[in-house]
Amino acid sequence: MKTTLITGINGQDGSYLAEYLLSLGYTVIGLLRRSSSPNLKRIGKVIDKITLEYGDLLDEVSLQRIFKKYPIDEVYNLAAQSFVGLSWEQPIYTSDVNAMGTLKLLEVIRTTSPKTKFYQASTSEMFGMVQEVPQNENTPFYPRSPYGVSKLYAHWMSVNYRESYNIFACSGILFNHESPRRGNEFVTKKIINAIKKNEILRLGNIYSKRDWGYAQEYVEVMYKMLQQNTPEDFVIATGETHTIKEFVETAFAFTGEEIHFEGKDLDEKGYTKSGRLVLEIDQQFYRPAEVNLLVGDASKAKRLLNWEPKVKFNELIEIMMKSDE
Ligand code: NAP
Ligand code: G4F
Repeated sequence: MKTTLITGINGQDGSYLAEYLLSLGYTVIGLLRRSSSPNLKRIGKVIDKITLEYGDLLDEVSLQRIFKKYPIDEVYNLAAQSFVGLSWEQPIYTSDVNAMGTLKLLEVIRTTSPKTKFYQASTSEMFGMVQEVPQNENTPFYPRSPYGVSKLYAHWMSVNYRESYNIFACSGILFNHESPRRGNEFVTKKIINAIKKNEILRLGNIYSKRDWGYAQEYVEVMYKMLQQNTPEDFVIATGETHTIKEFVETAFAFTGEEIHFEGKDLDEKGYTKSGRLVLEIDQQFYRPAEVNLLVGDASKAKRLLNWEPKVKFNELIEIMMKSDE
């Protein structure tokens, strides 16, 4: 039976990955940050089947302690300050956690457990101002946020530790993936929450485009990457792209209330025919630099990992609208 360490186990992806690896018979250790008011709702289903260890990516000693305590076969490094918007408010903290935190973990692996396989949660944000469409593993990077830059550092460090020390390190360059467990500040969950609660939606740029997949499916491919004979990096995406505006319209369609941004059903101020204000554009949610278009080409993952996403845009929204989670 294999033992895995998941950093960020209490996050969206960490919780799904823990469930998936448990179903495969893994012993699952989760790295948990101390909080004065812990919220372990996402891992509620598996809390009795996993072992939680307090620690922090910023605290190398806590990582060393865990590696001393358990024989860890695979590490999935999902912990991060993952909110792009906040990364302009806290660029140093974001870099400390995402960039230096990953390096600290790699150093602990190199010095104490070099046979441990390592998965790095890389991101399509590294493509930023995209240099080609669609983006694949060979597309040049051009990050547009402190978050994107911090993740690019971690990405290249993973490549470097693979090439320098023969560490089995794989980066999954995952495009946006959502679920009912998505954090409330991300645009998809914010839209779904507002619609369900009948609240006014206040959004920034509704014309940027994202390639949205389903988180529960995406964590399975993280596992697949670490089962290869040789470590490599993979783009994971649906290959479809949609604007935020389309997301709002499609989600609203589930309420039976038809809205249009242009035309008479929803005027420029956001009023529907019935007069209810549903959407307001709010400058505070615009970013200093935007990633306008992301759409991934996951054909390498299909070819080598036999992986393809099943859930696409409409079904993803349906899952999020119908869930009670
Ligand atoms: P998430 O829900 O924000 O989860 C991040 C987790 O990291 C949280 O559990 C958080 O702990 C933990 N964490 C933050 N700082 C930490 C630190 N210093 N030490 C230890 N743990 C820390 O993110 P996600 O959506 O699951 O994403 C997982 C990973 O994939 C992240 O690295 C993200 O950047 C990356 N990624 C995500 C997407 C996406 O679309 N979801 C796409 C590409 C890449 P708390 O629970 O205590 O807050
Ligand atoms: O939902 P978002 O905050 O996700 P973003 O910035 O694409 O980042 C997510 O995906 C990345 C993968 O590409 C991950 F690496 C990262 O960790 C995270 O999971 O914003 C999506 C788009 C942006 O263009 C943003 O400007 O929605 C736009 N947007 C418009 N109004 C808004 C809002 N985003 C948020 N969060 N809140 C708004 O009110």
